[in-house]
Amino acid sequence: MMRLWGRKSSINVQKVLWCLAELGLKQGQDFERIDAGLHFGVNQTPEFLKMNPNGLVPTLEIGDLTLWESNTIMRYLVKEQDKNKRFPADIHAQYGSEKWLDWQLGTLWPVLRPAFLGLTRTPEAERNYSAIEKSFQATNQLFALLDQVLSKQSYCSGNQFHIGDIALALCASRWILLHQTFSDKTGPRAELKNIDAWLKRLEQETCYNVVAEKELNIVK
Ligand SMILES: N[C@@H](CCC(=O)N[C@@H](CS)C(=O)NCC(=O)O)C(=O)O
Repeated sequence: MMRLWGRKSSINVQKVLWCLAELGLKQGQDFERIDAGLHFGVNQTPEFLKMNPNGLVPTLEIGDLTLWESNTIMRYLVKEQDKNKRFPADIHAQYGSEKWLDWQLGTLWPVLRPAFLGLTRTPEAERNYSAIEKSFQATNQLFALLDQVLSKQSYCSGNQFHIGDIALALCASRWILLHQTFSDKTGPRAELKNIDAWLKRLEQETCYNVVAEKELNIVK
């Protein structure tokens, strides 16, 4: 049985949980999940650091193979565990999704991260509000770019859902929740109707609800 290390509130663990659900893999039957990270601790123990020297979640053990980096874990799961062909495997759909996975990790998250960490993980007295607003406003622009793409197609890589959508949607939900919770600190959120419609589609047509959060997990 695969063993997934990581708390359910982590955006990166949520990617993996959503992907596992799409593949029809069940907790207790196909995988077990062990809480780790933040107040659960565990992720800085010598045993954990042997598996993942970064001390971060998610970390996935599959027999003698240990994986970390949430997008890599999703890629692995799709390649090895997609028995029911939930995700399209043709080269256009696959690499159409790949480019968004890299964009999420290399472009979108680094821009959104200062607002996210600043407002949810940093004590009030230590917050840099100008950096937080700048980060949030720059994220508006990146989501406007995605919104343009979604004006022409239903999902990020075309008209079929793929793991790129999972990584992007979980960032979009943080962006929305940050604005709902701290609108006086983030400044306005761009109104992007194609993003809204895409999130609604994901709620209706995929397993998004296994991880969708109604409020931010604020730990300071
Ligand atoms: N690029 C990594 C980032 C992993 C990461 O930053 N994980 C965070 C949670 S989202 C973490 O482990 N933080 C420490 C903690 O929760 O204690 C990935 O995509 O898996």
